[in-house]
Amino acid sequence: MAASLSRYLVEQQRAKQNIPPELRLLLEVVARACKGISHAVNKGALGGVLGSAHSENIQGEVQKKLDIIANEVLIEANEWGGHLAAMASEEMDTIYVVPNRYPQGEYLLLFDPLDGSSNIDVNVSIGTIFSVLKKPESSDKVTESDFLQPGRAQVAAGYCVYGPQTTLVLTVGDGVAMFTLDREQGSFVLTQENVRIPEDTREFAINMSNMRHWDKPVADYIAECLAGSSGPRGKDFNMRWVASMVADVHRILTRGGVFMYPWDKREPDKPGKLRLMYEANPMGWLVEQAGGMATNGNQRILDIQPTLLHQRVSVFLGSKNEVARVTAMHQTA
Ligand code: P6P
Repeated sequence: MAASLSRYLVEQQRAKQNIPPELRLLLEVVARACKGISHAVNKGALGGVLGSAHSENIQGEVQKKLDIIANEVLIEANEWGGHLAAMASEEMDTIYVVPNRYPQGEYLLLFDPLDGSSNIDVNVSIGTIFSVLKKPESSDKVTESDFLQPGRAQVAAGYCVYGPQTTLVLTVGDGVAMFTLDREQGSFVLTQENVRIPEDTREFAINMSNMRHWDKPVADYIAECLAGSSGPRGKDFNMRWVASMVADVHRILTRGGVFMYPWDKREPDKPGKLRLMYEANPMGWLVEQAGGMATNGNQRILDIQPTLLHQRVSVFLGSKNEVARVTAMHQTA
């Protein structure tokens, strides 16, 4: 019988001592919250949860009702357990410190509660992305600066994709495991471990409508892919773009590929669209743990020293040899 998430976490701790009880509690609570979000997402129009919330987040993006519901589910599930000191979310301007009525723990939880929310109303896969850091020993009262740690400091990261299946994908630094939600049991069941991304691929993911805004290295790389077997690559490429990072990354973890959201001229002051702390860092670690690569075009994403909680970053991630190629093209530009 396939292991449940809880059994996997216990056995991982027994074998590798990398999931202390408080972290196991955190991951089980996050998984339970994702189950609740999946239930709300699956209700769709029947649950009156579609459409706009008629409010904006710090990114200046219109919030969907489900964005706010997912954020509240994660806050309420995690604030009382005693495993967290504070949380940070794409949907909240500042950090959420665990209220004094609850014990404070040693972990910091960051999340994009519902990534890809532009897809909610059209019934395309969306997901929750999360990242776990340790609260610095030094700080007594947790502040935003305690969150500003490079991605290589993460102790756990994952996402839950709400698609044809609801699948939780997780790393604690010893490879990547996938758990599929068994709705009859109401539990996540281990369906794959030691996930590996093929080092080569014929599939790229980028929003092609931005082509005229790209920097030369990206334009040159995509031109090579489009030239196909008669061009310098000597092979034809396929393109996918779900406009839901969780769905695109899940495909890449499952069959390889390269995902790109580069800087472009539309908003030259922004380094990219995606957020470092709760999108690029967790996804970058998952991809590396599965044998892939993740850069911002110039350096490893996990080595970037954050300066702002909601800072953005260019993202190139996936099959190692393709990410290395497009990153090298940025060095010679
Ligand atoms: P565009 C979703 O809004 C998101 O943050 C990522 O999940 C996704 O990869 C990207 O933005 C899509 O952006 O510009 O193609 O709509």
